[in-house]
Formats: sequence, structure tokens, C-alpha cells
Amino acid sequence: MAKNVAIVGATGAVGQEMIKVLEKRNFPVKNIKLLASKRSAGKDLLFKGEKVKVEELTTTSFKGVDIALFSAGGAVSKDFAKHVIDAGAVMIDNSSAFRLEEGVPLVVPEVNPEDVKWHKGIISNPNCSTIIMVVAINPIYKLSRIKRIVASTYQAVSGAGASAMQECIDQTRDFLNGKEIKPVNFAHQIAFNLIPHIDTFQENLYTREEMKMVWETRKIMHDDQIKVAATTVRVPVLRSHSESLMIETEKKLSLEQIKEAILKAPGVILEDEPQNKVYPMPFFRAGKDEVSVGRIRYDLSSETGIMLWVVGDQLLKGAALNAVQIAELL
Ligand code: 25A
Ligand code: L14
Repeated sequence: MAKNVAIVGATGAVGQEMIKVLEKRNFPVKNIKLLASKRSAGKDLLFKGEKVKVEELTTTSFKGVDIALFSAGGAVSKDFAKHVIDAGAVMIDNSSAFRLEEGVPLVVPEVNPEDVKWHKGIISNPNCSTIIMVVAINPIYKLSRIKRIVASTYQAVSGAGASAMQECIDQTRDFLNGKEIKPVNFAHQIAFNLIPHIDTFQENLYTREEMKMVWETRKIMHDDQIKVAATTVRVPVLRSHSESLMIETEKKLSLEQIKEAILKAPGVILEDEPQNKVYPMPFFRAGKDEVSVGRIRYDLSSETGIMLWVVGDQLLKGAALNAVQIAELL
């Protein structure tokens, strides 16, 4: 049966992709409501070729709505969750607001689809780097439990939103023209630079983004023992996050077993022919649904370690696509 769908943050980097993913997958939409802040209210956006006016998000926006897709930041999600639930709608939330709360499923449809069943009105969409990682490692985990992961990420500027993406483009031009650079969205200049700092620093000297990969992986994979340590880095790439992973399995696995498992798994593809210069790259993953895995090789520093290079479009599988897949499960 067709559903009434609302998108909160419809004008943002993720919201725009949510509109496109609903269209592309032919999600049964009866009526679509596009919501954003007052700034964007009145603006026209297209859905299936028809103009839809962006409305200001208010407490009464969810009357008659069945599914509300949220991507307007944690504060907006916290303020409006009650109004979504009171209206009898289900909230699929892309922010970090409720991900670790008991009673809120944290779902990646390729990994733990069954968890949508126990929702009480809110389902959280995981952090983008975590989604991309678990889609890649889940087929390996099914061959042998993974004990330990060491991850380094290379995260695109669009992860910080549409204005951050524009800032990277503008800074690059300004730098080449010898103009002065004043950072707005990031702590430092991002053009021709790397910034090892995403989200806020914790007392343990890791950032929240790094800790999301620890906490959320355990919840999604239902494994409280899995050990994860991450370094998350912002890179001047417009779209798609990349990750270098070292995973240590319980049983010794062969590269052939791993490749075969990845080839058969949903949502993930193999691009691993080093001799032919075939490996995943973020520029070429942008706009694509699947997470791509390559550079698969034995870790030289441990008995059962495997090294992988993983790339996924974080606006799609890391956010909008995963959210719409959750809606499809519902
Ligand atoms: O969960 P977290 O950690 O708290 O963070 C989540 C945030 O990160 C992004 C996303 O930003 C989200 O806000 N994000 C989350 N997951 C992501 C992922 N996997 C991810 N990004 C990439 N990958 P975003 O930029 O994508 O989207 C922001 C949207 O939210 C709307 N919004 C903000 N506050 C709102 C609100 N809607 C309703 N009520 C509120 N109070 C926002 O709409 C946007 O759609 P908008 O109307 O505020 O802005 C649309 C246009 O306005 C410009 N603009 C933005 N800020 C300002 C501004 N103009 C002037 N002044 C400003 N301060 C923008 O350029 C835009 O064109
Ligand atoms: O927790 O690349 O979903 O800035 C998504 C965007 C975390 C940061 C989340 C990025 C955010 C991330």
C-alpha cells in the first residue's frame, strides 16, 4: 500500500538524495511532504517531475504522515521525535540522536534487517562510515567471527553537508588564485589538506566519529566483544568515504574464501585486480549504490589478519539509500 512520506531536511545534501532514491526505487509514495527550516520554506523542489513546495517544519507537520525520513541534524531529531510518534508515524532518523538508545533499532538492511521488527516509532540509520564498513565485513564475519578491527577513514566533505561541499570547492579556487582562506565548516583549511578531526574530541582522545564506529558496529552486529579502534580523517574529496581496514578473524581464512563471500553478498561489489589497476576509488563510486571492496591481502603483522580497502557513497549507502531501504523493510 502506498505511504505518505515526509522528508525533514529535504534541501540538505542527504535530503536531496532521499528524494532521488525514492524516485529511482519507485517507492510507493502516496503523498510527499518536503520539510526544512524557515530559510528554505516556499522553495520548489521536483518529485517525479512535479513541483513540490518546501514547507517549514512545525510540530503539526506530521499529521497523516506514515513514514518520516529525518536528516536535519541531531537537535532537530530530538525536538521533533515526539511529534512524529504522536502523529502515529514511524521516524527513520539519519542523525546520531537515538542510535545507541535501548528500544531504538540501528539497522543496515544487508546486516540486521530483523531488527526493524522491534521498533517503537523510531529506527536509527547508522553513521555513514560504520554502514560502509559493516556492509563490507558482514560476509566475512559469516565465515568466521571477527575479533578485532583497526580502521582509518578518508571522509568526503559532503559528509558535513551541502555547504561544506561548496566550501571545499570555493577554497580550492581561492587557494589557486592566491586568495586568503577563512575556514567555516571545518576547523582548518580543507583544500589541499587533510584534517584528522571529525566531530568532537572525547576524554579518551578519540573523536565521537571514531567512537561511533566502535559503539555502532557492536550494536548492528550484535557482538559486544568485537574490538574496534579507528582514526577518522576529512579529505578534500567531494563525495564517497574510503576506509583502510585491518580485520582479525577467529579462524584463518583464505583470500579466495573472502572474495567468494563478497561476490555473493548483497550491497557490495568486488573491484580487486591490482595488475589491471582495478581497485575502489571515491571519485568513481559517487552516485553508485554498492559499497566496493578491493586491495584484499593478508596482514603481514598478525596470524589471521586481512587488509581491505573499502569505498562507498556516504550520501547514498551511508545515508539516503540505507534510510529508504529501511522504509522498504517496513
Ligand atoms: O546527526 P548530526 O551529527 O547532528 O548531524 C547531522 C547533519 O549532518 C548532515 C546533515 O546536514 C545533518 O544536518 N548529515 C547527516 N548525516 C549525513 C551523511 N551521512 C550528513 N551529511 C552527509 N552524509 P545537511 O547539510 O545534509 O542537511 C541539513 C538539512 O537540515 C535542514 N535543517 C537544518 N536545521 C533545520 C532544518 N530543517 C528544519 N528545521 C531546522 N531547524 C536544512 O535545511 C537542510 O535541509 P535549511 O532550510 O536550513 O537549509 C537549506 C539551505 O540553507 C542554506 N543554509 C544552511 N545553513 C544556513 C544557510 N543559509 C544561511 N544561514 C545558515 N546558517 C544551505 O546552503 C541550504 O541550501
Ligand atoms: O553521525 O562525514 O551520521 O561528517 C554523518 C556525517 C557524522 C559525521 C553521522 C561526516 C555524521 C559524518
